[in-house]
Amino acid sequence: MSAASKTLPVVILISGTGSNMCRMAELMQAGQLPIDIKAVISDRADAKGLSTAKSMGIATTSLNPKAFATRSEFDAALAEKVLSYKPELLILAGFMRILSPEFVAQFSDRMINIHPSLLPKYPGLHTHQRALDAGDQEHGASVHFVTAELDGGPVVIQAKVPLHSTDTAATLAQRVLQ
Ligand code: NHR
Repeated sequence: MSAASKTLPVVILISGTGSNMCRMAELMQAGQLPIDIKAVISDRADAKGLSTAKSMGIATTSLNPKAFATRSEFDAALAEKVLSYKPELLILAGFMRILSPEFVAQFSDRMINIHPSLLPKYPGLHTHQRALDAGDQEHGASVHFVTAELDGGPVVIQAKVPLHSTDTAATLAQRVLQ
């Protein structure tokens, strides 16, 4: 990035492959997305996305929930870790642990989630199977602000894809991810 362009410091939380994180990192490194990924943090030490981020030169950390007696202790440690990187935006990109209201309050209006459904349809898990079971004509992804209400915060932007009669949850998931 040139000295004249301003980038937004972000931290990204993941639990798995981190495919959306990886895409954001690629765009950032190509100078096509004005963010500065300060760290990628996972609640799973074995998350594939951690090694991907590391190989791209991005700082990584993991925090094991089992090392904490309670959810609120884990969340406090996670908040402290995130804040140490001074992000202006916290991005949940396939982060699978529900965050406490106390955690959410510390990042209100600066935390977003990438969710694989056309919210308000299908908050929570197994969204692709639920869209298939409902016989929906279309499905998609939403970016929304994170509030204490699970997948219930204000939607920022959505992308739609068609459903095909031959779709399985896996083929549909792949189309939504694109
Ligand atoms: N936390 C809050 N407070 N609000 C939201 O909107 C959140 C959140 C944490 C994660 C991501 C969400 C998704 O887009 C997300 C949004 C996990 C679960 C879940 O049930 C539900 C929704 C999302 C992420 N998690 C189980 C839990 O007990 C564990 C599930 C598992 O590990 O398989 O944390 O998908």
